[in-house]
Amino acid sequence: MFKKILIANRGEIALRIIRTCKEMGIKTVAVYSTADKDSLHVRFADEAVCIGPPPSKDSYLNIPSIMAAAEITNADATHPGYGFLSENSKFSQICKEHGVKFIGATPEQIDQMGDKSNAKDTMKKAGVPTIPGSEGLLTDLKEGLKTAKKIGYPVIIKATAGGGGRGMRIIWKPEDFEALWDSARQEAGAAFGNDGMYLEKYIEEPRHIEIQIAGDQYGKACHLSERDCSIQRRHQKLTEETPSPFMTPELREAMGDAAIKAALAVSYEGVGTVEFLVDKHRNFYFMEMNTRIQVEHPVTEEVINYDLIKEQIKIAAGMPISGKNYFPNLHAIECRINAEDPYNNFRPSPGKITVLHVPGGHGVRVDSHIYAGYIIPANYDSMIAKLITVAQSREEAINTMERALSEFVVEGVKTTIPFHQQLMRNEDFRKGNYTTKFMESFVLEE
Ligand code: MV4
Repeated sequence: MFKKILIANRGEIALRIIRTCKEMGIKTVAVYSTADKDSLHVRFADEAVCIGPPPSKDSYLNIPSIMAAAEITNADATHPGYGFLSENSKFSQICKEHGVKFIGATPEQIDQMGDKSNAKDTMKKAGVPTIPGSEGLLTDLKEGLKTAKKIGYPVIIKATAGGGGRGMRIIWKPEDFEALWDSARQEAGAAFGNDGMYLEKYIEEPRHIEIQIAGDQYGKACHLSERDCSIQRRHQKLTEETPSPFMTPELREAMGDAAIKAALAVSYEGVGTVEFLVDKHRNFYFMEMNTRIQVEHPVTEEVINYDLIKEQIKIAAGMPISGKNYFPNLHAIECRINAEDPYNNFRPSPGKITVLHVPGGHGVRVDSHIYAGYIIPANYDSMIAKLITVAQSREEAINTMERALSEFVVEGVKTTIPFHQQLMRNEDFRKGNYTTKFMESFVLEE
């Protein structure tokens, strides 16, 4: 087992990882930017190293600084959390070259899954359902038009280096193709330095359902059920739950099998997520594979009573997984609490937290790095807490969430708590009747 893990991240996920390390008897090293010198991850870790000024590119994305911190503290592994360097193949590679175990995917797997067209190809070959569309990348406009005509409008063109919605365009009719093709390519080229595009049939009102998987170094893989992440705004998830209200036992079995196939196709080692789009007929299609721990992992942990960070560390240390699949019978929901003003287009609201009361009680979990007096820096993501509830049924989990939200007091900054309170009361949400389009028609009341 590792003796010392350097956590190459900040905020709640850094704390989350430190907590598990403590329970496992593993020493921890925090790294921090000057903006985070008063952060809890710095205080909770056994050691802390300043790695640079506030901008992420100079600190949490600064590979030489982080490697130097690992070297001087003698860390034998790094945990990247989510975001930042978690899916950076260069960082995974450099860790390997320096004899520091990267707790995540290999550089090859990161590159293979990071190129979306290539990932789709790999999955198609492995027998995982994919959305009908172009064979690999489109060479030019003419081929795009031809392919779109063949599969029928509406179609969607996607940047192969994309993800998170950037460099993506929906095309409803051939007359619009050229302009959207040009603008998507330009956007992708500028954002990723790669303007490769592929095309798919556009699925109109899909659900985003992802399967948590785990694989070990011995060729074994299993799934840990699904999470429904359809409630999103501008590709930012707002709330997630498991099980999906749209799920059936048959669909879970089929999607679980497909996710395991996906994991085995790339000899996946660690915990990961296979994202699917599910249409109204319950056809499901591979969308992306995430080779990291995800923000929403706690809902899965709560329903299967299983520490996914511990599992990541054990797998990275060469321990085998049991290989058994999980079909939970509890229900968990997560609300992401952001320092944003939901009444003002979710505008970020950084600053000092003057008053704080954190909810608790039966079925309530709060993963957060905030405290009274904490100053939320403007440099990073605005998520300040994850509020998770777990209960025997969906209705009870929602009721517990409403109760916990009503106890949550954060003063000094605006938060998304009022949004979540209204969401929990929303009739369609209560019925489990929602798709990725939900937020387009959701109206927040004053
Ligand atoms: C799609 C789609 C409909 N049809 N692909 C959005 C982010 C990227 N990962 C893929 N995305 C989508 N791909 C086809 N063929 C709709 C989306 C999409 C979406 C997907 C999941 C969650 C929220 C979304 C919001 C808008 C569009």
